[in-house]
Amino acid sequence: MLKEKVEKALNEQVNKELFSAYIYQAMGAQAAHDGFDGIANWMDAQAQEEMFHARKIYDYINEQGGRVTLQTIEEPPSEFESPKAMFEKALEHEQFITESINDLVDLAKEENDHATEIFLQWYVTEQVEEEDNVGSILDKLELIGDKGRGMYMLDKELAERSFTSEEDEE
Ligand code: OFO
Repeated sequence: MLKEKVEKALNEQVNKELFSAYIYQAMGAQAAHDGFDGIANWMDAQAQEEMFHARKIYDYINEQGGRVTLQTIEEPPSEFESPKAMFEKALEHEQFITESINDLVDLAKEENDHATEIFLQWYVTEQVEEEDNVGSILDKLELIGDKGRGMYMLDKELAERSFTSEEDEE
């Protein structure tokens, strides 16, 4: 049984995760248009991963006898100056999501909702990985610049990524 406050906050998190999918898909769309097929692939996989994050909370709300209420998804930005600007925005977004998860954990604690607190631990760990994944691509972009041969090689590397929910479960 979920308390109303917790149910509301979890529903808001579903919306934020869906917005995450939307923002990465918008980045993927621009990357595909600009000829960065590897970045487009990475963003597609990331968008799928975000849908999985949203779904996991959706299922949890249902399991706890709560009510999922879907809300309007904000329009994502659609113009990014460069691949580097794109990943900077991605890192900023992940930091925002980390804060949101931390606030949710605080709320679950305040409300003595142990089950939700435990459920959210997965997201706490996941956010460390999310920030690290984006941060390490950004480090490479700082190193090579986002043009020329280095960028070509990085784009090739990013073409290798695929998403499976099993991997994300680990
Ligand atoms: Fe759902 O972790 Fe990224 O946003």
